[in-house]
Amino acid sequence: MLPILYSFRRCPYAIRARLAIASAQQQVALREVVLRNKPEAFLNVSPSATVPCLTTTDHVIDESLDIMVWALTQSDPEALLQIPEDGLLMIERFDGAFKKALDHTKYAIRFPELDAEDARAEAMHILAQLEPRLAQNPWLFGTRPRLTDLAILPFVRQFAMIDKPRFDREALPATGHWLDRFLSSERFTRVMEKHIPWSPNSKDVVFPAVNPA
Ligand SMILES: N[C@@H](CCC(=O)N[C@@H](CS)C(=O)NCC(=O)O)C(=O)O
Repeated sequence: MLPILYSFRRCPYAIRARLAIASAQQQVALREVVLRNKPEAFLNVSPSATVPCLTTTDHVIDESLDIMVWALTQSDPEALLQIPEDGLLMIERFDGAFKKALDHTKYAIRFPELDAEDARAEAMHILAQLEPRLAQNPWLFGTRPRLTDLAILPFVRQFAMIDKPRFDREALPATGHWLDRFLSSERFTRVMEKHIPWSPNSKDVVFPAVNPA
């Protein structure tokens, strides 16, 4: 039986889990969840009721980063796990301070006590710290993406999409190219394929597909 991945197409945490699973070529049965109508089967297994959530015959992995590491520990043909310690610290910064600033910008209406422009400036400031690296190399640690790129980019995408023309005007050039390179990559296109929401009667969606078009 394949492991089951509860996922939501646009969720940045779920996107990064799918990116790692696709790179590892570790097949799962993908169940697309509608967050405002979470299926019973998902709620029964997921301790946090958040996506992504991966279940195997003997365990449940409820954190996207843990799902990435689980997949890549089975098989890592692109050596995504080969990152320096710095790479983990960067992920922490983006999961923490950057995601907070992103939410305060994107969902400004929920935070009337905060200034959305300050939050945006904070996110841009954190992002700008990547520029020196990206000015040297197309990806954070060289000529190929690694775990750090794939863990961070879905959040940079979410931030940029709040107002892409403005992002394109204001982002530092190498950082903008890094995001655009990711958005136009085949790997991103493949993990963003649409699936109809899962229900107990659905047929399994095998991800990644056996023979991608
Ligand atoms: N720490 C979790 C966070 C996952 C998360 O917050 N996912 C959001 C969707 S992007 C979610 O499922 N929210 C629950 C909801 O909206 O009800 C992880 O890394 O997997």
